[in-house]
Amino acid sequence: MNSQIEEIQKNILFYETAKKQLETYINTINNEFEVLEDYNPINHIKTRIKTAESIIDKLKRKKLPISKDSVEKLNDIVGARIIVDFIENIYELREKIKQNKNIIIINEKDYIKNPKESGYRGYHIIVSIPISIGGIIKNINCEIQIRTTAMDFWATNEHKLNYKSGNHTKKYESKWKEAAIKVWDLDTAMNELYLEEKKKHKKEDNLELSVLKLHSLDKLGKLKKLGENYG
Ligand code: 0O2
Repeated sequence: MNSQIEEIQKNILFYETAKKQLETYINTINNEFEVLEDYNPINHIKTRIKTAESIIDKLKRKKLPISKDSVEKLNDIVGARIIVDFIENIYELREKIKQNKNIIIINEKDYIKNPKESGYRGYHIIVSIPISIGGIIKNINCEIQIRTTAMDFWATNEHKLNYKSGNHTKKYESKWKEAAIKVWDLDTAMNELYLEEKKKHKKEDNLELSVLKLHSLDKLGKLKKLGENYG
């Protein structure tokens, strides 16, 4: 077991560097929202590198041999979790990620429209980041998970008490599913309020724009008149 962990740790520099790169990309997107948009939906961001023990657990769960090759097949050794306010924000953030030319998207999984059997919801994007160290380039796949605060509330609690316990009974599975439905109801109700507010703001912005246009037309008219007087 120790030599397997050592082997994984040799690659840690690639993963550490990919994590820093991923953090830079996500912070840029956060700044874009902060500076260029009226509203920043990002509540908080967490990044992590999977521990060697957790990597081995995952390989066992996936029934893969514990080897360097299998480890390299995992897409989530480097991961970022971005928590946003409303469901709509998840798709707004996905668009921003797609617009960022530094980010190469490999795969997307919409566990919001298609939740997992457990009730888990979230949007997962696998991105590839080329990392060059010691003359070797490796494309490191990283997983970005986007969740609302409500989805995260369910997932972190379920992760602690159920997901990894290996102690799943039908009774508890259905209780977690019921809880996931309640969380989803709350999320959709909040999302409707967000969408209404967004529509209202758009109308107000359009109105403001028309007033501004009228104002400039008025100014233009006055300037023209001045010009005629001088002419
Ligand atoms: P941890 O400890 O959170 O890192 P793939 O080969 O990509 O198809 P994979 O990697 O299993 O298979 O991808 P999947 O299922 O799309 O996403 C896995 C990750 O999503 C998990 O990572 C969890 O973080 C989260 N997740 C998926 N299902 C559940 C669930 O039922 N409950 C909770 N709480 N989280 C879930 P890890 O590595 O399994 O665990």
